Amino acid sequence: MVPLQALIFDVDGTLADTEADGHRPAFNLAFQEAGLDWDWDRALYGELLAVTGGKERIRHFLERWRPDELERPGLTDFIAGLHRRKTHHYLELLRSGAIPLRPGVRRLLEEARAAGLRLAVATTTTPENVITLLECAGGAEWPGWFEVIAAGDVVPAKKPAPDIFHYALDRLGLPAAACVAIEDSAHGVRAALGADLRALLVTVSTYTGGEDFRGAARVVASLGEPGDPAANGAGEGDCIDLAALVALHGGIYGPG
Ligand code: XBP
Ligand code: MG
Repeated sequence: MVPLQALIFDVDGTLADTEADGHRPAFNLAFQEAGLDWDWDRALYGELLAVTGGKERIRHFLERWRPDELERPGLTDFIAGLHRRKTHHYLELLRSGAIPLRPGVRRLLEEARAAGLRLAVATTTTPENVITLLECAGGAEWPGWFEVIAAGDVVPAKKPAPDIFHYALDRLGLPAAACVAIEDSAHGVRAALGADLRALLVTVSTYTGGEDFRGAARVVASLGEPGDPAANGAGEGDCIDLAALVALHGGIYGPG
């Protein structure tokens, strides 16, 4: 049996519920600032989440809803410029304290660290977004808790492609069987399973209820907190702690 050595966390929807009140308004602020009349309401944004990556999402929006804009000269640079401003606004939102960690995230990170488990991130979002989220949540030392922060354009194909998980595993120098991955979306599940990360926990987020999580080892509403048995929605009367992750991992990679 391969012992559990590392936890690999997704960011958006998993560490924090960032999409509806973080990324979405940041995109809209960038559009307004550029004099564009594009407005991504909550319902439309839910559809746009079919495509991961902010630049890719803007292009998808144009292809589907504003095809005339595709003729704009220098479109790729235009999208990249909008996205830089979007990142600026998103970082401001993070710094304002508008986007807290999800229940149980701080508790589990502290427990894993105290137990000597290695920590990593595998995400589609821009690296600065991850660093700033971690700094705002836990202070300047928190980003250093993560031995690997695999993020954004470091791989050419974003989730649901498995590339970002392959990259994270490579940097950790570990086989998939030594890790538990924590995700919130069907795209994330496909990406993790594509990298053979079968000890996979899903904490469902605002936009991902009802998605297809087949192949995940366990699906809960959140990591939850002790004494709040409803919080993980699993009906099992307890939160997800390190013992629960060790059991999940052993159930897949143990003697059976
Ligand atoms: C996250 C994303 C990201 C964010 C925006 O997906 O899809 O695109 O919405 O981030 P996951 P950027 O949680 O599966 O990694 O604008 O910085 O790309
Ligand atoms: Mg996610």
